[in-house]
Amino acid sequence: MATRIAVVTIFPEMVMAVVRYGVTARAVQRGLLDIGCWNPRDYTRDRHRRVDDRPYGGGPGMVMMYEPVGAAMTAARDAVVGESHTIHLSPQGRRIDQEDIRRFVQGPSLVMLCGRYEGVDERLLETEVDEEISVGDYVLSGGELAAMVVIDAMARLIPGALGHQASANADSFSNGLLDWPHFTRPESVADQKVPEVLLSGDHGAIRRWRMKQSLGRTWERRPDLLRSRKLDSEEQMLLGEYVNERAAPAGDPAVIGERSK
Ligand code: 9WO
Repeated sequence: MATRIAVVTIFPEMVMAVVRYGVTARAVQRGLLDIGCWNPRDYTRDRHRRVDDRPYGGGPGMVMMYEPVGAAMTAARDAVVGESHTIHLSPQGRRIDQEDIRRFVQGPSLVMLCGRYEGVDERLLETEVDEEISVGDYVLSGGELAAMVVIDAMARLIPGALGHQASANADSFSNGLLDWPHFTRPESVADQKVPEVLLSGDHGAIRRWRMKQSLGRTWERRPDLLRSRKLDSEEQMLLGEYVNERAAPAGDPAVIGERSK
């Protein structure tokens, strides 16, 4: 059954742009992913179709009103037959990672609430939202771009959404390590050469080189990722080699933790 996502937003055209390009577009075309938008403006009852009002307690900006947003959420939930999980995209949410994306893909239909202005009436979050999530520690002007980030990350994990070659790649991305370096023709750009091993045709050596690069770059750039990942004996050996081969001036601040002499 297709992965279903219902987005509650006052800017549906913005969100639907994500399904016009690339992997997400293909997933929708192939019937693997179904995305629909529900606009709170269509659930207003007043002449002016108001979705925002002034904040109690005063201050600048506007707050999204309980009634039209709640009605749009109810319609969204009713449309996605069966169970649903409702998330709100906000800087106050817990920062999500690849594991959360995997959980969303495997879980029930997703209802995404996108706030605008200064945010939505808190009572909606209390009664209508299961989980508040953030895609990074910065403030946007609304939840839509964050929802699009989550949709894009989900689409590439849906079985059949990526080509054969690429799905193997997706596995290596999801193994908790950074990617290895990539090269294509020409072999030489000025004095920059493609690493010899990649031209050798020795598939075992190439696999080990890539794994070593992945481990080494993760160690250098994102040591936090390594701390929460167990290394098997081959991985430990390859990382050890990388660390030993790396020119390491005494007191180099990039060198942290378990560095072998
Ligand atoms: C506006 C604001 C104004 C003055 C002082 C503090 C303030 N916080 C906000 C605010 O958080 N506005 C949000 C805008 C309301 C909800 C939708 N908006 C949003 C979502 N901005 N950034 C996100 C977001 C979502 C997920 N991951 C990262 C950022």
